[in-house]
Amino acid sequence: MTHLLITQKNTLTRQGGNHTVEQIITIIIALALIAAIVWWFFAPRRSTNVTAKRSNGHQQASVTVSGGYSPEVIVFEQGTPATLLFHRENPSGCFDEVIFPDFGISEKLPVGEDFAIDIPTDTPGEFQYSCGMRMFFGKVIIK
Ligand SMILES: [Cu+2]
Repeated sequence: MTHLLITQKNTLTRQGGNHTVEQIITIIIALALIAAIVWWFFAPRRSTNVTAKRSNGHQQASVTVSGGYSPEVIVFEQGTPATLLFHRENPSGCFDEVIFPDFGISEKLPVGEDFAIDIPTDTPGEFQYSCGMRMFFGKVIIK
């Protein structure tokens, strides 16, 4: 009888021990997930600055539309006629439209094709553009 009780007690202790390890692992995983989420939202984004290619008094750059706009930032030279080519890969309705509030431009982007938008380069500055719902952003710098 005494022997049985001791055995049971040992079993219980061992189970309790395992449980604690599981809890610790769960907490570690939860903390790692929270850290990943915080990093995803607040880590400074390395924005890729790409200068438009110039030839024959014209400049042009391409932006791929997939999970956002890539590259995020395009640099144009002031005063040279400029074209931004949007290549939309993502069929999500989110990217149906691209809007440049500063230029009064609002265009529908076709999926799987290049769509050219002429960018006015007379005024230097930083001009943000976005999807129609203002969820994803890109930027044009004219200097
Ligand atoms: Cu959107």
